[in-house]
Amino acid sequence: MVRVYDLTTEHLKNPLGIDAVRPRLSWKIEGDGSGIWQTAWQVQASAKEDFETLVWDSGKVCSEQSLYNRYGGPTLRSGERIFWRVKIWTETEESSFGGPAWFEMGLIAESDWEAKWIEPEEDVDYDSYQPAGYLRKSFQVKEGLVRARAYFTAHGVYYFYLNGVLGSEDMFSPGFTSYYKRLQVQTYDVTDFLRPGENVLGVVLGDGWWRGALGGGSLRNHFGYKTGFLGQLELVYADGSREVVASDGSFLATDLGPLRKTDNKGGEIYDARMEMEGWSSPGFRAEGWRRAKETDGPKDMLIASRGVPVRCQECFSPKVLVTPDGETVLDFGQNIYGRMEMAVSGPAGTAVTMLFGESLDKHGNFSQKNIQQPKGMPPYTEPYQENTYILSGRGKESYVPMFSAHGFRYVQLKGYPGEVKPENFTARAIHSACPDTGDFVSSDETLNRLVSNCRWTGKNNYVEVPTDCPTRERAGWLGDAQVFSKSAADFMDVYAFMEKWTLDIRAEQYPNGVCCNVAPTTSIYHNPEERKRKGSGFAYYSSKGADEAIEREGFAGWGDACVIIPWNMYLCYGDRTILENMYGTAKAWVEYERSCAKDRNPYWSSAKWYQNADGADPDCDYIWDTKYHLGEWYEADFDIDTMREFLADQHVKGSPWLATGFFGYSAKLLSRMAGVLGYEEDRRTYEALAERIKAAYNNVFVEADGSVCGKRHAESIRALAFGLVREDMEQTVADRLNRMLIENGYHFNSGFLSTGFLIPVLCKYGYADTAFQILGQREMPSWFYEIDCGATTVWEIWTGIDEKGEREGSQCHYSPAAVADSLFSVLAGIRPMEEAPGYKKILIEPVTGGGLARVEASMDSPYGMIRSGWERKGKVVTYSVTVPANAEAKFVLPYSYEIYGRILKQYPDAERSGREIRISLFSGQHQIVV
Ligand code: RAM
Repeated sequence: MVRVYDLTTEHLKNPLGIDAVRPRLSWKIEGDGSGIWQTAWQVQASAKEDFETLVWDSGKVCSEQSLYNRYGGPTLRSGERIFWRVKIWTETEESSFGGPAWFEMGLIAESDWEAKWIEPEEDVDYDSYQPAGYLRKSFQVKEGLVRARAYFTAHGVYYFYLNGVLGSEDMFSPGFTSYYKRLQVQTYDVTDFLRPGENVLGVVLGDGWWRGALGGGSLRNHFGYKTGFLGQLELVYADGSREVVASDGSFLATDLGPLRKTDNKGGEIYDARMEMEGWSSPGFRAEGWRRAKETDGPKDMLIASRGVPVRCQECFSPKVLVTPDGETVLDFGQNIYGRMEMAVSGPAGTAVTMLFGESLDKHGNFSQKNIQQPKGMPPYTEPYQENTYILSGRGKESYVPMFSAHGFRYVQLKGYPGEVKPENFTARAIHSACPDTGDFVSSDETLNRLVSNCRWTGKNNYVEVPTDCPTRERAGWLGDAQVFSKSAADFMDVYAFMEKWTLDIRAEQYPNGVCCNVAPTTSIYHNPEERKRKGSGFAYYSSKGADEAIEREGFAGWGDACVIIPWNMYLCYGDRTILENMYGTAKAWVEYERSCAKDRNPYWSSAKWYQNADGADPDCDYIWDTKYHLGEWYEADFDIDTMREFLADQHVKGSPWLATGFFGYSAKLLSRMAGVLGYEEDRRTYEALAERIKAAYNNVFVEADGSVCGKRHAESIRALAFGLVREDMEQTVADRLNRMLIENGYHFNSGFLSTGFLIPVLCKYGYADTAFQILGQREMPSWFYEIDCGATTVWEIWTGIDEKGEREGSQCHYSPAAVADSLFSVLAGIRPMEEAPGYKKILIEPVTGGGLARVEASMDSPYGMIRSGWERKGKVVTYSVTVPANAEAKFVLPYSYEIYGRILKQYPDAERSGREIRISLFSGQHQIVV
């Protein structure tokens, strides 16, 4: 029997508080047997779960599309909840209604807001850490309350309590966005928290991204100096009457609570002696509290929460270590981003300090060195990744950090009274709650560990925005994010997360098309006063001041994220909304690249591409040889001195091959975006541009012997992965890359931007053996080397351990973890197809080898579960494939006469196409034995 399940609205399950005017409705389908296709659907929507009266009935719509069908009911109003259910037809069956699901609108008009911005603080010292601000409002609720909603947002991050009870498990709300342009509002159903009579709302505000330390330079006060709150409670009674409790100057405020410091990166200080028993409950005498300051802060940037909430998730228990230096260290066995909860008892005033780190030094002592500032910058002088709990002395106490989370596996404990017992400590991973969707297991335990390391590196860095690392910078670096985006989508459902974040890339684009390297930027750009006080916020890149530094935004490979990520998300989820949102941004970026390519760089005046510079349409107009770039970044054989040298003259030389490569790739993807969106003229324009860049690229960078700009592996990998090499030269370039790798003892020297493409490129051109050698490589640089060194996440720098034997660089950076996609999309061979994205049409082209006996990948795609795996027994390989309903797969194996013969016996429709054998598979389970 055919059945619909997993109903979502705007990619989310029953979202509360959205502002989409025509929300996207999606469902999955399952049934018995093979070849299930939706031929029609019908959605009914109602204000009540009983569906007795409908607000909308789509009627029977003949369409195969089960994803992102737009709600077509009457205009949605603020606060309106809609229940919806769906049935579908296949060629032979009619399902019953599945669901119901619901969605509820948030406050969608500025005029819905009665609340005023309020601030708990009076004067603040910009240069020191501030205690948390506490807000309290007592209000009356009448008999007959039927519904209560809270609409809250903040400058800083907030938690709220109603009558002493924490109102939500969501963390770090309102999330991280380009606050002056987009500030998210959360909606909560708080009906069950309230009772007739006196009720109290309590709000605590921490520094968060608003004014907390962030980025490589650890600058603070990025958006402002003071925290603030805007919120209203809406109460609806049985008689239809409505009341609003809105933030205003009647809220009481104090900063004399226990949270003395709330910096995300610097850590938290909690003085339990200052707890204010009952402060968010009725009956509390708010002595010494003052009135909150009402401000006329704007509300025109408010949007409904669009991402995925950050939540506490997996738990870990520690082993207790005593290090050679006599330190007490808790080892949680897994590098996570999260918090440590602690039970403790002892005398009042005892301070327990917790230092969080990713590694031990070579002697086995606790160390934070590798997560300090980037090499070459002075180390932090302030406490860093450090929480302090001061005991109240009231017996058994438990400490749960609220506003600080850190990247760590180890915690050094100082001053803990009594015996340190593991059962008194729990580490909890914290990340955006993107549902887990993908898994990969094989017969090789080290490979399985690699999967886990990549997965954890992703989770630890998907916290509101995709970050570079959960320790040193915690910043939304675009380059890292684009490189890992496809792998992230293999592991988790990241569409909503990415749709939200890419809008911040859009919000932060400069008028000339430049995309910031980090979004939201970590350059205190948003706080002009702070910028004046501190000089250039871009100090990280420039010693020469702000103007030159702005020049250094929009690195090739970083800025291109505005094109690459939307495209990857479109391929993986099939939703064109992200393309609609980002098209203008992507186009402006590509036009910026075009203008940079047109600019001439005197340094290169005698280079090949300037040879016909005066002619019509010369190559030099398509070679981007200007501006400052970071190149590949952290190439496997680079040491810090070579890197410094390289960076020193970047502003003179640029990175022509790399920048042109990205320019060409982005132009190509932009033309595809235009094609999907029906912008025919743009499609043609950018296709032609991409072709012209490719021609120039081949003219000047690709040699007859297959070399691409010299000996670096990255250039060949990128050129092949981006389709930049003229077709008749592709194999020659691949052959040479393969030779270089073998001559180098199966060691690659590519870096951040290209290494993720290495395995797919090698396999595509017939070098699976080399690919497996590299994957299984145990010497540095390699993924297995890190695992042999005990890594539980993927490192930023391939060496990871310096010449003195100390850990160096972050141990949790996901650019090198982009290899994960090779496991799903090459070894198991699961790939989305552009002609029907979102895995409606799935390409399954597995690659066997490397001594592996078994591989099994699963991916809960937008259409349902896809599985692909193979098992080798002697000479026989059995491939197993599961295709979800309403989707189909093309299964591809390399042609050989023998194999084709065997396949034809099982699948008489199998086709031979050139060097491939292709089988069409419909929904259901399949086995192919060869
Ligand atoms: C590092 C960041 C990030 C990278 C930039 C260029 O400091 O951690 O990974 O994208 O620099």
